[in-house]
Amino acid sequence: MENKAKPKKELTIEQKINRRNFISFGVFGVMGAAAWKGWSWLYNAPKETASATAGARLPLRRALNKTELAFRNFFSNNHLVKTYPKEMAAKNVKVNSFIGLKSKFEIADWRLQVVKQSGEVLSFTIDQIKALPKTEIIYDFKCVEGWDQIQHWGGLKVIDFIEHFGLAEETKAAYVGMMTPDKVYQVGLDMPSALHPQTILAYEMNGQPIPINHGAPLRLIIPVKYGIKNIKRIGSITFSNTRPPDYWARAGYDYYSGL
Ligand SMILES: Nc1nc2c(c(=O)[nH]1)N[C@H]1C(S)=C(S)[C@@H](COP(=O)(O)O)O[C@H]1N2
Ligand SMILES: [Mo]
Repeated sequence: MENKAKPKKELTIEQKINRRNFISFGVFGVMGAAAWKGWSWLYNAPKETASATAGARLPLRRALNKTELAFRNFFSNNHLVKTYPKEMAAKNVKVNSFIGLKSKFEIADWRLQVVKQSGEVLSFTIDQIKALPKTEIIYDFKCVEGWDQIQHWGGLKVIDFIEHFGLAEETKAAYVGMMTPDKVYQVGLDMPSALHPQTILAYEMNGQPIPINHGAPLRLIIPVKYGIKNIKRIGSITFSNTRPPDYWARAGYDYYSGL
């Protein structure tokens, strides 16, 4: 059979170049228009007003939040902080600061208040907390001021506390807030870090009840975070989808203060 199709006419070099230029300029033109549209959309988007990132266009802030989330989940849940043998734990544990520890306080009157999202308030004694299985951890405690020390803490895992006392529903919230009884020192924690298997409600230091200056009768030990998040003398725990008040974040420190 005879092929009737005309042989395709070869383009000259010059024609090829022109054709390619035409295509490239076309593509750049389209991309440019898209970029312009995107930019003007962003430019006209409302600004964020909240604290540290004030002024960032909201779509950008949302992108930041998304990365933060992926990052947080990865580091908080898949990563266990390095632990050490007991002999390596410091005998003279450094005492750092006392914000929220200066008000009049009787250990005997202390109760842990847990505020559910429904508004219901539960109250726990230290004995109720000590009655549950104890977890111990020896790790390198790090303060943002630049010091670190291998320390030995014992207590109840936050995740165990939550499961045992039927608070699983509360973990659907994005944040956990903790405050001293006088409400002066506060920390806000992302839920994955709060539930991390090494995060504990500590009542022992070096195998003894925690001394008053280290946060008796109950403090937080959260090894995935810097010292500032390890609140001493916990008075209350709350759950929320908005960031709970945080003493040092308000002063400009990173809200997550993760390691
Ligand atoms: N209530 C309360 N908790 C607190 C603080 C504080 O001033 N008040 N300081 C934090 C900081 S900055 C650090 S480094 C650790 C220090 O704990 P320590 O005194 O047991 O070494 O506690 C954290 N928890
Ligand atoms: Mo600190």
